[in-house]
Amino acid sequence: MEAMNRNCDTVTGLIRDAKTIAVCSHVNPDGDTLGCATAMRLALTRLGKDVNIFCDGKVPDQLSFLPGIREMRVPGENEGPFDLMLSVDVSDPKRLGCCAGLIEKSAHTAQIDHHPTNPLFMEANWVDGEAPAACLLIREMLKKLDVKLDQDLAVCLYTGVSTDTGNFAFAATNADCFNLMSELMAQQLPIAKLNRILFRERAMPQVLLLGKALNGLQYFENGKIAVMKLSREDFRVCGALAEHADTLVNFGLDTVGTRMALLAREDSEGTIKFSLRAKEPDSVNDIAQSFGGGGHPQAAGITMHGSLEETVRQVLDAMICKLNG
Ligand SMILES: [Mn+2]
Repeated sequence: MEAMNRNCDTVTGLIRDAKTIAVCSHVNPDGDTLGCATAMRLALTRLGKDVNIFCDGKVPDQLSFLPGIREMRVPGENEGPFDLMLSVDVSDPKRLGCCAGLIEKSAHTAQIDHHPTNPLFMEANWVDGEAPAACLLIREMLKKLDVKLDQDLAVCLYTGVSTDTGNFAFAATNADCFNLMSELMAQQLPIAKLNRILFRERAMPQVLLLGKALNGLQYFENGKIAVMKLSREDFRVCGALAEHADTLVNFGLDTVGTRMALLAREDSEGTIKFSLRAKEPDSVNDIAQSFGGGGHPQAAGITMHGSLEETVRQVLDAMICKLNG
């Protein structure tokens, strides 16, 4: 704990001493990393700093409401130099993507993160592996920097804490989240509007694709396994992109009595991408590994080559085998 506070103070010192600061989010940006970056941009600008926010990747349309997010850009060839590069919610240097190139253009480097596996890759590292969202650490940083909350900062911080906790539903959700929420609500946080955008609305192609997926849903082993398949034709008809299939597998898994679910989608001709899910204590990462894939115990992925039907049959057989093994 003491070491943690010391690290926080070291990062705070570097921020205070810097005039030009590059704040960097991770690749495939999510609500937490972008909430952190936009909050830091607002706070540091208020302190008179010259702030740039960077991300190697496109900001999801869904998060376009974040205050100042239009300033977010992919770094160009001739960025910098900066007094400080600060990465936020970045678990690993590889997750910086091309933003890693800014490290050598910065006099100092620091990070604020909450991934327990973080290898402490910056000069100053404030990493608290127990924080449910990096935005909770940003709140602490704002206190250190004497920046008062306002509605815009509340929107940024809410986006991080609500998305990383699955809207306060994941096991990592703790009292700190609700203490922060109390502070954010006092800033007229537009919570109903934000929840609609973050947790309810879906792009039309995704809803159409959900229809296709549910229409073809099949149960096996008395409902213990749910299987969904999407062909390239399904994507074409719906005007859908690969990303629109991301969470559809959960509709199978969320069935009462279902223990494992898979969604197989035809990516390019002859290439099939699998999303596997399980409810605790069941796991699917071992099944994924046996086909050359990987992931977490309850969420894993595989890429296979062959037809949709025959590859699904192979993975389904492995699931049945495991359930009866
Ligand atoms: Mn995070």
